Amino acid sequence: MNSKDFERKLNGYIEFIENRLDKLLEVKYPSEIYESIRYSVFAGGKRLRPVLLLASCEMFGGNLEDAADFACAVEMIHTYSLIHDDLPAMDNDDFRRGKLTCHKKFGEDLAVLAGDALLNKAYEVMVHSVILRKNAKLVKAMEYIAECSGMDGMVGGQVVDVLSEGKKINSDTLLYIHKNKTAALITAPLKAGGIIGGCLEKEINLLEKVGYNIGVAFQIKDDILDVTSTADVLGKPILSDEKNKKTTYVTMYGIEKAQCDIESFSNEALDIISCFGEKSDFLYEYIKNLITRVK
Ligand code: GRG
Repeated sequence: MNSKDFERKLNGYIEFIENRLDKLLEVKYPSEIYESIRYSVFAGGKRLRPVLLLASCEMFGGNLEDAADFACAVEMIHTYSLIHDDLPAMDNDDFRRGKLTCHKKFGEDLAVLAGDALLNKAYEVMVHSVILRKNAKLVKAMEYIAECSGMDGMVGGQVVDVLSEGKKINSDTLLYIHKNKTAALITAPLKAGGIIGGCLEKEINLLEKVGYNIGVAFQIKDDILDVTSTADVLGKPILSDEKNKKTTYVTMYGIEKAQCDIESFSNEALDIISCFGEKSDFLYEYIKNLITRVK
């Protein structure tokens, strides 16, 4: 796929997601909660997870309308996790996506509620979609998303992450954190998109491996950017891992090995995705771009 076609496809997905999110999060009473949610949802995120969901669905011949609400739900869950992660009780960050964090702008009370509301809204829109389309595959997609977001996924990873602050951890624990805190919510949209698009059980296993490898590579890159980038480029403070006394891939292995391992994890993901042939062209390019991302 040439770079022009790739950009066109990516921008098409992003526009599709933004329009849908805009409708799903239309301001109602009490407007304050909608405003705090919209502030964070439309703060300029990359839309990585919903793009993965739509692209995975299309790779198996599914249609975007069936996947749309699930893509938005994953972005809502991701945004709730960022809002809660930034709270003083967790990372205590003032900036995210180049803007004040939700609690700095609206207060801690509203920020807790904004995260809660987004999580609930995610399940509401998925359930509506299931009822409307009466399709058992959509229930399975919801199960993947629920599992990957909860205690056996992102929340579990976050728990071990916060409990490990200031402690010396081993490589298994670090990998557990990366696999669950970050990779789980990257695996979920690939699997959910795949099942909605009509993939087979054995293909779900391949998508899971792709998600794991992209997710770990993505987190190692995040660890590197935290020490090599600038707050202006990232839209959030740098050296936040040091501030929170966190062991990262960089502090454990050094920057050179970290860079090398990004390549190995990404190459593994690329090898697996290319098994799907020509229809995986977009995802192949997208994964390649994640290796070189600057924010
Ligand atoms: C509060 C349950 C709970 C979980 C929080 C998301 C998270 C878990 C913590 C945020 C800190 C962090 C470094 C998470 C790893 C995943 C990650 C790199 C998130 C940022 O995702 P991007 O880069 O963000 O896709 P944008 O802003 O582009 O959407």
